[in-house]
Amino acid sequence: MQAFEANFDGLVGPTHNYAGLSFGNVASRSNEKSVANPKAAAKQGLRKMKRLADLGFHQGVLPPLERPSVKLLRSVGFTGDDAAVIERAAREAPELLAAASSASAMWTANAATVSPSADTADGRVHFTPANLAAKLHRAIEHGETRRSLAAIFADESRFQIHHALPGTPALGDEGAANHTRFAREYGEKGVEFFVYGRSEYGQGPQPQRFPARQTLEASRAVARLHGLDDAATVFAQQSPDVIDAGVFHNDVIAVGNRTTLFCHARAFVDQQKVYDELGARLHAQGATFTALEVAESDVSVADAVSSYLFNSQLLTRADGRQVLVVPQECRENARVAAYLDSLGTRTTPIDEVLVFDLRESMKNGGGPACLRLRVVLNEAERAAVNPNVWMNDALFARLDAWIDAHYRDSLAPGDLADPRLLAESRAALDELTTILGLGAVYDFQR
Ligand code: SUG
Repeated sequence: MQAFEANFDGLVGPTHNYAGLSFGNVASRSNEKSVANPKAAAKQGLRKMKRLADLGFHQGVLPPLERPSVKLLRSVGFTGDDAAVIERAAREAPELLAAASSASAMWTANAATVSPSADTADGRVHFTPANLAAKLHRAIEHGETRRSLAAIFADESRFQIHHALPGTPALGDEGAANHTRFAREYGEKGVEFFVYGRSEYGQGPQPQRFPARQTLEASRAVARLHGLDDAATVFAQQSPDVIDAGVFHNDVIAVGNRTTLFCHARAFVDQQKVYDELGARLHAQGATFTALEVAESDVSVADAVSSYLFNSQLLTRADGRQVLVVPQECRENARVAAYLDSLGTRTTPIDEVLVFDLRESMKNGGGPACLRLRVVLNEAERAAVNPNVWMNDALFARLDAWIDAHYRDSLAPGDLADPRLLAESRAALDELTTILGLGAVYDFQR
């Protein structure tokens, strides 16, 4: 069946800030306590969506979550009215207030793992919201994320939205950031590629310095829930030494689209075996797999981590040309820029490079690929999606004005103590649910 890939980007929320919450994510830690600009962050993300929509890509929007999460703060013992809860948390446990205030849901590559209907046993599109159990500020996302997804993919005859896996280290799941789907055509049955950082019960190497967030057990559970065919799945372990170098998700070192995998030479344990397996699985479906591998001598892992070369989007244009969407940090790194320039001088699966300013998100370790959740849809499924979330001129104009009306242009760590931020954020989200036709998805609306 004819199908296409849609990208659903997370709209950056009004509380976007730099709290240094993600040990193992180099950018998050090194920008801790710097002053954020939520308005600029939201506009940078919105402009990416608009430009990709203008180029003919199917582009959707996912809403931010309610932050600060007074619910989290109450669950750890702060009492009183909402303002008192925030004020006490700011005084007694600023780190918990920061976790409750993170706009981290903007990185929708971590919202869920998605399997297209062509791959699943029951012929529905399956979503499993990620439990994000590795970090407190992210572990509180999945319940609300599930509600947003259900408001957008509501038709249960076409979409199955699972509950997140139990949020415990053995089943740490980070969603689509560690998952790639290959297929000759989007609508044909594909091969689903799950990358994990460690196994809880099995053998295998483990990183020493930074945590591995995704387990093999979680990846297998998601594949099982989605009803995937064993002969069309591949599980691979990320190299522990690259996790120790700051590659906290696989999408910081590899990206795939259709039959292409673009990755660093040090991405996986036993890398040749990974290519062989992907090649064999795709071959069984009549497709030819291509790995475009970047050598350490061209781009080091450290350069990949600082530039986010692989946290790019690899997209197919209507004319079949493959486009690589990179952050502007790639142009600012001489070796990465030279590598990208070299693509124009030889035959590779990448035909074009598009550059975006996503500076605000990048400072928290979130590049173009982190900001989007891929959902392959056929025509009937597209027709069942909430129509208000598709990016177009009118939605862009409304959201741009909405950001101007509600967002601050400066947010320092100390500002999280300001109880007015909660009221501002709720007012913004309340209006957003009308713009996106979501219904009452937020707790404060219920
Ligand atoms: O989980 N950063 C996010 C970045 C997620 C990037 N996503 C993908 N690679 N797909 C994280 O580490 C930092 C928040 C702070 O420090 O304030 C943060 O959560």
